[in-house]
Parts: sequence; C-alpha cells; structure tokens
Amino acid sequence: MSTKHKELAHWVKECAELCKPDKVVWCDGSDEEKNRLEKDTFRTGELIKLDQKKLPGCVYNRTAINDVARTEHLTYVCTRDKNNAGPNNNWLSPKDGYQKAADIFRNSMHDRIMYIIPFSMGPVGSPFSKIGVQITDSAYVVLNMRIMTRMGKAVLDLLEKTNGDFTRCLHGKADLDVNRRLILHFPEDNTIWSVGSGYGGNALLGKKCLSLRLGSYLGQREGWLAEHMLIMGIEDPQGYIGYIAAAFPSACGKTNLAMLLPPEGLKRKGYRIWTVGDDIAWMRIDTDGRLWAVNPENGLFGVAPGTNSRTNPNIMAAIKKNTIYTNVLLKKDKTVWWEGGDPPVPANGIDWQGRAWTSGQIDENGEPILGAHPNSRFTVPIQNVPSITNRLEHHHGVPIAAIIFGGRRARLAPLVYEAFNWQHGVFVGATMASERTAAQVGKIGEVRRDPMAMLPFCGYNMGKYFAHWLVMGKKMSAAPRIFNVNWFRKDEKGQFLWPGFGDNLRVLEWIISRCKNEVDALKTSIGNVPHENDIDLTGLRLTREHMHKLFAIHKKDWQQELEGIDAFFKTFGNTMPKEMWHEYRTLQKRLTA
Ligand code: GTP
Ligand code: SPV
Ligand code: MN
Repeated sequence: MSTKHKELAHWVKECAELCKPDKVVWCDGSDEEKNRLEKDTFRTGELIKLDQKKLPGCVYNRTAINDVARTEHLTYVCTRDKNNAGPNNNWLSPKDGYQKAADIFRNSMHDRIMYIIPFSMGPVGSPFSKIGVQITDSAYVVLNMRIMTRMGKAVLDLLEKTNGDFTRCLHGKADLDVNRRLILHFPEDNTIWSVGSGYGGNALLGKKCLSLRLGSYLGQREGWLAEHMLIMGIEDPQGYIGYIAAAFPSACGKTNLAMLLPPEGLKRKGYRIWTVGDDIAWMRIDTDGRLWAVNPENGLFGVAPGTNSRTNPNIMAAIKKNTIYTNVLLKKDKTVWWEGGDPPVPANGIDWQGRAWTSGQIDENGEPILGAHPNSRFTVPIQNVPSITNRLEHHHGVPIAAIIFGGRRARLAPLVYEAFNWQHGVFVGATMASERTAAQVGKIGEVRRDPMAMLPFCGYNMGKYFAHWLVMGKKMSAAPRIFNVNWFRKDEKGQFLWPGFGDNLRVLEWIISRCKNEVDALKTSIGNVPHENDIDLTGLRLTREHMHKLFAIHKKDWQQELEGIDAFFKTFGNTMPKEMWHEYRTLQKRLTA
C-alpha cells in the first residue's frame, strides 16, 4: 500500500530518509492487521497476551522505567516568534527544534518498521474533524491509536479523495533516553515531532499534541475552543438531558465523573448518566447561540490505580475486553491488578518494573513497593463503556449547559460554587490550581496553578487564550453557566471530606438546577453557593458541621491565594486581559469587605 496523495507520499519519503527504517508499513485498521501486530509483539516480548477467557482481546505492556508519564519539561512549542508560545510553554525556534530532534531521529529506525497511521480526530468526514497522519516505530503506539482514534483505510481514502491537509505527526522511540527526548509542536507548520518516549500523551500524538496544543492554536484563529474536558449528559427523571463539560487537571477525576453511577439515594429519583468523552472537548458556537461540544477521541486512556467496582463500575465493565493495560501488576494467572483495585490483593505477581512482587513488601525507607505505577493506565474503546451516549458520531455533538472547573485542593476551595457571570467564570478558570499528580513527571502534591487544566496543553500564549475565552462568551446568546468544584478537600486528619465518585452527582444535580433556574443560591465573596438544604444528601450520613467544613471560605487562605494569582497573572505581562485584573480587584474587595 502507498498513497496517491502527493504531499503525504513526499512527507513519508522524507521521514523515511531521516529515520532509515527497515520497512515502511501503511496501517489499514483491519482486524487482520491487529492480529499480526499483536503476534509480532508477543514474539518480541513487547506485549504479553493476557488470559483470553477472563480478559478477551486484552494485552499487557510494560514501558521503559524512565518513560511512565508526560515529560512537560521536554515539551516545546516552536513558533517563529517566542511571544506566541507565551510564558506557559517551553520554546524553541522552529529551526532549532527541527534540528535538535532530527539529530535524534537520524537513523533511529534502523532494524525497525516505520508504521504510517492515517487517523481522524472526530468522526471520519465530519466538518469539525481533523485528520492527522502519525508515523511511528512502535507497534504498541499503533495498537493504542487503533483504540484512541478512528484510523486506517477510511481516513486515507478521504484524505486522497479531498486531497486534504493533514497534521504531520512524526514519532519515534529512538533509545527511550530522557536525555534524548523531545516533544515538539510546530503550529505554524501543522506538524508534531516526538522522539524518545513511547508513553501516553508523549507518543499518542492525536491526543494532547494534536487535539489540545495544535487544536487550541487553531481554535483561537478559527473561533472555537479545544479543552481538557470531559463531556457528559445527566438525564433527569423527566427525560431532559443536561450536558456539562468539566476541566480537571490530569488524574483529578474526569474519567470517573464522566461515567459515574448514581448513588442509591439519587437512583430512586431516576437519574441516568451518558458518557460523551473523558479527556478532550472541542466546542463551537452553533447557530442557536449555544456552545456545542464533541469528543474528538474514540477511546479512553484512563488511570488504573484507585479504579474498582465500587468507585467506577462502568469502567470496570468496559476494561474486561479489548483493552491494553500499561504498567499495572501482572498476576500469575495472566490477569492484572493495581493499588486501589478490586479485592483481593494478590499475594504476588510481577510489578510494573518487571520484578517479582509480593503483597506487603516494603522498600529500604519502609514505604510499600507498588505493584502498579501510580500513572499506570488502560486503553479501552469508548464503545465498551456501558453508559456511552448515542450522540458520539453526531457531528454537532451535544449542547453544553454548564462548564465546570475543578482541581485537587486539600484546603481553600469549597465543594462547589458558581461564577457570577461568564467573565467571572473565565477568572475562576484562569485562577485554578491543583496538587500535582503522577500523570506528569515532578514533585507530587505540590500546588501549582493550572488554568482551565490547560497549562500543559495550551499551544499558545495563555494571556491570549483567556482573551479568546472572553470573546467566545460575548459571541454566545445562551452561554453555559460556569462552576467550580473540589472533590478533594480534606479535614485536619488528612481525610477526604466528601465521598466523591457517584456521590458527585449530588453536586451536579444542583448545578443543573441552577442552569434551569429552579433553585436560588447564596451569594458569597467568591461566588454563589448552595443554600443549606439544596444539595440532596439522601443516604449519606454527613453532619451539618461536616458540610460547613466542605463549604467554609477562610478569608486568610483566600488572601494568600490572591498573592499566588497576582504573581501568576504578572508572568503574562500585558497579554493578560484587563478584565482578568478587574475580576482580581473585585474579588480582593469582596474579600476585604
Ligand atoms: P487524566 O486521564 O490524567 O486526564 O485523569 P482524569 O482527570 O480522567 O482522572 P481519573 O478520573 O482517572 O481519576 C484519577 C484518580 O482520582 C483515580 O485514582 C481516581 O480513583 C481518583 N478520583 C476520581 N474521582 C474522585 C473523587 O470524586 N474523589 C476522590 N477522592 N478520588 C477520585
Ligand atoms: C493526562 O495526563 O492528562 C492524560 C494522560 O490524559 S496522557 O495521555 O499521558 O496525557
Ligand atoms: Mn488528561
């Protein structure tokens, strides 16, 4: 197979001349291809076949030990003018970027196959979809792209028929050395080059690189939004479905919220949840003046640890077939487990580093040795999820009633509050912060500012990004309302105050009621909060005092927060919209009043 698309053929030839693979293979997306790739990887040991009776179609992968999360410090936006990348991005000139990466790519595919993957983000042929072609020397990446995107022959046919443009995504493992790893974005060339990593967002280039970094860049130019958001529908007992889009930083609960199971107390009311997406939303204003969202992905790349039949029964059902498991514990019976997974804890197994593991083992510092890496993941087709929406293939997507921001804040942020209006909501998003998780390399637990959960994913200057959000708000006649949630507030003993997971529906119920103007709220200095009895706590035993702790607004903590916001905003200099500073000052005034 090759292609009639001249530019594509030329680009593939160029990449092959640089990387010097043994062979070039065009991926058609067929089952035959999947079987062949799996067989090859079983033979080389790159993948391990799991018990096909218990886990049909499932395979196991262990990455290199230094390649287990996105490496933000090695991720760059390469624009001609450095200011366009902004203080939120690492920057290289396009010339330096290409040169540095080419030095690593050169001859790196010797002895390897170069796979060509035509893929579509969004339904194939939808006017809102984007086509990319990823080149990779990793069969594991091909198998992941099969799940995460629509890929193969149909996409290539479309590209040839329309002679259309495509994002050039060149990926290679090279020697998987962190010192020879670069994830580079060239928005002005519609190009992504990633070398030296085989993991997740570093290597599945349709995901964070195309859908968010290039997507956000395009969104600003074309008048739409590319966001790190889940999308879900909440169907009430009358059959009305309210759709929400929610931005939480990596490993802060998007996958879990997107498919939550209503808790007993609320189930009686007859709620149903529809999952549209768990990580990325592309949102446009339609002719009705509302914001409509599509999920450009076709699968989920979800966090394994903490996932079990109690916290997320939908995903547990989904990952029983056709799933790729990465960096979890491999059990003797060729099934898998992870910390916080379903009991029983296995007595032994092989850990994510490939070492013999026994439960209860501790290291030289007395810390438990983990069977699964904290950022271990499953890759699963979204159609496997029992709560999947029937609107996934619809090119208009779903109308968004509410946008929700949130993060991990052991202190400060109350369970939920509502912004006073769009502009204030943009400020609430712009001032988000969260404790760092294992999804990116760095110090876990440290609070860092992560506006709209997009700090690592905004492909241009974030000052301009906030301005773009403000403009989008002005263009809508029925803009979504904006809220902030915090499932992760803790008490003095370090225990979560809120049960989370399915119980989060109690908060979503209030949010939807607000959107339908069915319930009043209490105005506070930071936003509108629920009146005392407006969150349905049926079936929970939470005291009044407990709820007060969840909603407490400590002025001293907020004063301190203002200092953090001030310092952060200043890094954007005069690209920071004056409206954001206005919101800052009015919050300051309200807090001192
Ligand atoms: P990315 O895929 O990295 O973008 O993450 P995500 O935002 O989809 O996070 P995910 O839903 O996978 O959750 C990450 C971790 O947070 C898991 O260990 C979950 O078990 C845990 N978690 C999710 N929701 C809640 C919640 O409501 N309360 C608590 N305490 N933990 C939660
Ligand atoms: C995230 O880190 O936000 C993820 C996982 O969704 S990754 O694909 O690695 O970006
Ligand atoms: Mn994510």
